[in-house]
Parts: sequence; structure tokens; C-alpha cells
Amino acid sequence: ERPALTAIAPSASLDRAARRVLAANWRRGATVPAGGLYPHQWSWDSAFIALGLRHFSPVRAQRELESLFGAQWADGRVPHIVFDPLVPADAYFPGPAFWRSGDRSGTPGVPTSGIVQPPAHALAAWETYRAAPAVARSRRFLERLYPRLVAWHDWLLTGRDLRGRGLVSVVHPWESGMDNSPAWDVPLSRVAPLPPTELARRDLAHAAATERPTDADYGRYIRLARDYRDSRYEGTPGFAVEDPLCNGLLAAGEYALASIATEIGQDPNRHLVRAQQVTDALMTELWDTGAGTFFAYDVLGDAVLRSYSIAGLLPLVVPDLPVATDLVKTALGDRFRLADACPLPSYDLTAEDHEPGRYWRGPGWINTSWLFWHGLRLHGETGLADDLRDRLLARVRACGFREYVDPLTGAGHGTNDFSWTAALTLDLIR
Ligand code: 9WN
Repeated sequence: ERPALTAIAPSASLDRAARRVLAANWRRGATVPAGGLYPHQWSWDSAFIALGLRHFSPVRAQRELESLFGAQWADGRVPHIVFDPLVPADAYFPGPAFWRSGDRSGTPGVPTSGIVQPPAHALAAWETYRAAPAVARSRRFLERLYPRLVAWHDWLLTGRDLRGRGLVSVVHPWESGMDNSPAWDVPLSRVAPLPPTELARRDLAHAAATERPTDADYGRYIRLARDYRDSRYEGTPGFAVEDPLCNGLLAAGEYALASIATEIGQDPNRHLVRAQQVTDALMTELWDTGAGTFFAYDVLGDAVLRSYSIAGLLPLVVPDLPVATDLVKTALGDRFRLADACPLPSYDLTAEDHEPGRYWRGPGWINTSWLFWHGLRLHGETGLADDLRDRLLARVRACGFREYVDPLTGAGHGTNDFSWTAALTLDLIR
């Protein structure tokens, strides 16, 4: 692994250090999440990265989103990875030869994966616009992006409403963005892993095995991806869950689309209606009053997944959510310890299988903490929001732009110089 650009950043230079990370990770129109571990463009990473870039380079922030949507498939889906053709084919596994997107995407010249990631893009596009409206207007940023964002949400709400209840399913753990979340253990247990001999893992060259998903996880990820590819990216490959984070971002994204539509002289109503419909479906299908959280739903197993993941608190990003106070109460409780754990743990601190250093099974991540912070501000919890922001910045100062962090000890994990950590730091500083 390359040495970190910023092991410990003195407070005055945190802003400069974050910009340096983003400059180093910029590749001709898009930012890679991390040069070694993730050398291509990732979908929801680009949304978070734009939120930081917008403060010092609005054009780069706009290009970040434009380049991602330049790889949008003809059916409207936005692929979770856009591969850089200049990067060696074996630098990331599974690479473009595995996904074979050209057979299906409608944009054969742009190699991509065929699965998606959480829809954080409309929110990011609206915030990117608001940071520099004049620049955006001169480039017709919203006018060009709006129809693509609409096609993306249309695809999700038609192609992925598998139960017909108005909620979107993800059909691969990678689509949730929280790959090895304990919430997926039950549905994944039904998937037989491919043997390690069929996995050409590259991630272990860049991060410790104790901090990454296991070989059994990867064996399942690759089987699911292979089966989905072989169904021409249309079937349900043996995993389907309704995730509160994806659906919360979708509802928040529809509110953002309403603002965008108004700004460019179009009718916002269909977006407001949809935002309300998705919010209602979240409340009816995934909310649990006794638990004070949203739980994911296992569509193929027809069961609620009663696992306390940070994803269950993140519908807080939805403006009109009726249970914001309950979510804040749960966040302040022993499972997430909003008052002192930082970043917010990805998974229940009180659970026996909480692992503070392993990926999405316990460590805190800046993006999910940023979303919760954004939600706190949205719902008028300014004091809690400011306190969380101060502690997040202190953590980053102490350990640099790590991918994830032990939420209690502050030990850094995963890759160094991780783009969304740097980008969201820049946003929190402001
Ligand atoms: C698979 C890029 C991505 C993030 C995900 C994170 C991780 C990829 C991987 O890295 O996933 O998509 O190779 O492990 O889980 O949230 O978008 O930063």
C-alpha cells in the first residue's frame, strides 16, 4: 500500500490535505475511491466526492457526476463501477472481462459492471448546483443531468420493485454499498460460495484480510454476480432485499429532483408524489416502532431482517420522515452511541458479532456518518449535528483519510487516502 499523504493532519492544513487526496485520485474526468484498492470510478462514491469537490472546484464536481451518467445504460441503470480502460485488466477483481457489459448496456464503448449502488446522486446533483448556481447554469448542468436522473429513478422503481410494494430491492450485497453487513448474513447463507480457486482477489494486496470480507463472502458475491450476468442482468440471482438506506436515499432523491425540476422550469409534482409514496412504503413495510429503527426485508425469504445496521437509521435523510425523533433516540442508545462513538458504527455495538475493524461489520465510515449528520440538520437537531461534525473532524485529523475507523478507539482501517473521507471532510469543514 502506498504511504498516506496525510498520516496526521494539523488542523490548519486539513482542508489542504483533503484537496491533495482528491487531486491525487482524479483521473481524466472522475475520481477513483483509492488508487490501489479501487482504481476505477464507483457510483455512490462519485456522489459523495461531488459533495466535497463542489466547495473548491464546482466544475470538477459537475464533471464527476456527468462522467458517471455518461456510462448510464440504455435501460436507465447507473452501473456501480465505470472501468478506466487505461488501468490494467487485472488491477481489480472482478474486472470488465467478467461483467461483459458491452453485450447489454447500449454503450458498448464504456466498460462497466452491471449492478448498481444506492441512489445518492440526485441529492448530490442538487447540492452541487446550489454551491455554484452561476457556473452550473452556464454549463447547463441541471438541464443535461435531470433527464438522466429521472431515467435512473424510473428504472429503479419499475425494474427493481420486486414485491410490488413501492420499494426498491437490491439483488447483490455490493448494490447496498455495505457489502458484508451482518444484515445480509441470513439471505446470503442460502447462496453456495464458489471455491477460492475461482476467485482472483486483488483487494488483499491493498488491505489486511482481517479488515475485508472473507473468501466465503467473495465466493457468494462472485456466484451472484455471475448468475445475474448470465441472466443478461434481468433476473433475480438468488439474493433480493429491500434496504432502508437505498429506499431512504431514493425518497430524498425524489425531493431533490422536485427542486431540480422547479429550478429548470419543469413540473415538480410527480417527484413530490413519488417522494411521499416511497416514504409511506418505508413506513408501512420497513419501520419497526418497538425497535425504533427500519429493518431490511428479505424478499426471497419473505422475512424481516432484524439486524441493527446503521442503514436502518439513515432514512433520516428524508425531509418529511415522521419518525425522525425515534431514529435520533435509537442513535443515542447503546447500539450506536451517537454521543461518543465516532464515526457512527456501521453495526450494533452491543451485538456479539460486532467486529470493530472489519469493513461493514462494525467500523465507522464517514459517508454514513455524513448522511446521519445531514439528516440531523434537516430535522432541526443542530446541537447534535454540530457535535457530531466536530468529533468527525477530530477523528480525521487524528488518523488521516482512512476508509473506516474503529468507532470507539479511533484506530484507522482499510485503505489510506480514501476519496469520500477527504471529500466529506471538506464538506464538514464548511
Ligand atoms: C465493491 C468503493 C466501494 C464502495 C463500497 C465498498 C467497497 C467494493 C469492493 O468499495 O465495495 O463495490 O471492492 O469491496 O463496500 O461501498 O462504494 O469505495
